[in-house]
Amino acid sequence: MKLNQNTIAGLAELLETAELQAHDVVKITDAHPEMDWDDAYAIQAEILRRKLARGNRVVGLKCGLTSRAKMKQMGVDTPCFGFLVDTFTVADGGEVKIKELIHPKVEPEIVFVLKQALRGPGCHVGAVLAATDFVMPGIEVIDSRYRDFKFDLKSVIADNCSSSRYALGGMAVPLAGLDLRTLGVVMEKNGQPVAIGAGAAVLGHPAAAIAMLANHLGARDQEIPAGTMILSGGVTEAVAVAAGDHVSLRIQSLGGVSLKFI
Ligand code: OOG
Ligand code: MG
Repeated sequence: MKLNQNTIAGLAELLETAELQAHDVVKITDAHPEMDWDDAYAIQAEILRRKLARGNRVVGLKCGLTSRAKMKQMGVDTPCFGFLVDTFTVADGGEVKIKELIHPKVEPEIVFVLKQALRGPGCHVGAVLAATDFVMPGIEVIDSRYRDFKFDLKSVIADNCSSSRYALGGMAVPLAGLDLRTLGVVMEKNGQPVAIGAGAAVLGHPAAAIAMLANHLGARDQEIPAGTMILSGGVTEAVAVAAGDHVSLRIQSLGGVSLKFI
């Protein structure tokens, strides 16, 4: 760690206030180029602590920057991990208020719900598949707090990986007989397809993203608890949305989910 606790608390306050008041900030590594990975995750943990103290509940975890398309779009080469709280949740078909956000984008995601805990190191795709209760389609709304959506990996980790809203589709599909690598993914905005892909775009297999998360937490002596819902990461590039947009996602064999932006 390179930053002291005061600086970490101050940066967490800066980023969380930007989230809650929907205004952007310059990326924090500009003023703190010395910060390291542990500092970045410590800032994220401090944002979580602030939310829990306010009565928010953790409802899931997320993997981000797990597809080549996302890494290329954002100019980074390593996945990141974050948390989801209840205030991020939007019902399938529900409305997202654009004025509560800065510059939102949507992503198509394959979502896992676990029946068993996962603990790294050494977690692999097979262990994830064995521990998965079911998968669902999900739309994630990301909203970087950084100006023009431009950041480096440490800045985005501190910013809880741009988390802001998400919606899950209503179907819970067990994995037996499903090959998540070849599931087709089509996301439409206002009736036009804007993002098309397949599950394998996420690290060759979306379960590999969940295994990475378990190994990341294992290195910190933590696990993914049984019952956890986890977004495995955008399959395609993220797509900007504005008031009036309607976004709908269909994933082969998993059904669909949609959101309106008002
Ligand atoms: C970081 C979050 C990325 C994903 O699914 O790749 C993410 C960002 O691109 O702002 O949620
Ligand atoms: Mg995402």
